[in-house]
Amino acid sequence: MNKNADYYNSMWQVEGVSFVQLADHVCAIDVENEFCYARISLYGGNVLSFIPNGSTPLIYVCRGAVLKDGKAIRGGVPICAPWFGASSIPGFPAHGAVRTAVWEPDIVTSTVIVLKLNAESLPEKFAGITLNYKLYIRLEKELSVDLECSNFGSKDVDFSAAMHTYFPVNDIKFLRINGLDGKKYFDALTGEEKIQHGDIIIDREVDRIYQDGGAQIVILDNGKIIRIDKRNSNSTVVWNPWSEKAKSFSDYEPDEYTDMVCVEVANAREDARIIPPGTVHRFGMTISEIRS
Ligand code: TA6
Repeated sequence: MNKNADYYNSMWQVEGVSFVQLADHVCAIDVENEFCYARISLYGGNVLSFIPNGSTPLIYVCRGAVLKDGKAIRGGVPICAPWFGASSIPGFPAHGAVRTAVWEPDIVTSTVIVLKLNAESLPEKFAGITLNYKLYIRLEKELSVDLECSNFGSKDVDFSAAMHTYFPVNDIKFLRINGLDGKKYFDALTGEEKIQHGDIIIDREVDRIYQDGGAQIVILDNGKIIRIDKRNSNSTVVWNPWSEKAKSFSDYEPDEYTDMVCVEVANAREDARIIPPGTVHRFGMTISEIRS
């Protein structure tokens, strides 16, 4: 049976929760509860929207984003796993296999959504990666997202990942990303290792992977303050394509680089992990708006 919105609405009757069909391949869960509104796409397991009641969106989807099967939705919280960045295996896509896979609802309540994705439902070419996945999403005043990867195989699995979160930006001239002062980072634009001095400002293309020891990150955006607390993540990716690189994306409007920034809770580079047979690896984040 085609597991579409009608199917899921017949399966799950939860107050404040409804399934909506955004495209043939994209069914999403809309949640409206006492704390927030959220939309979660089963395609990619992607939190496309999170708005605390009485506030403004904490998550951004690009105006140019397209809903095309096989292409990650540009925005929300794309789950880049079980590898971050380019793969060393020919034919394997950047940023892993699961951000273009269809996840299934495992638990649905008005404040907690758990999605599951088993290796057997991924394309055959990924069959050697013996991981099953669960995504725990808590929707209250804060947004919590935790990815759990279970190695059901008999060999270690090399693992790297990022929750590639897109945040809206009110005024990029005043944007400050705090919490990484003094931390080492890999500058993907130059291939150099550098040290961060002070807050991060975005006034050019930025593509950096910080080794941060689990630091708390705070995004200061012209009066709006978003805090990111991390769990079992000692690296953070900060990315903005800026004007030139923005033109290279078909699913990104040329002028929207001033409206967003990606701050990504990760297990990347030196923070990559090994998941031994029969074990579970879990990392995650909580995003909260600090209201003055
Ligand atoms: O997370 C930063 C990054 O790896 C950049 O290098 C850039 O490629 C960005 O991700 C977007 O990647 P995507 O595959 O979503 O176009």
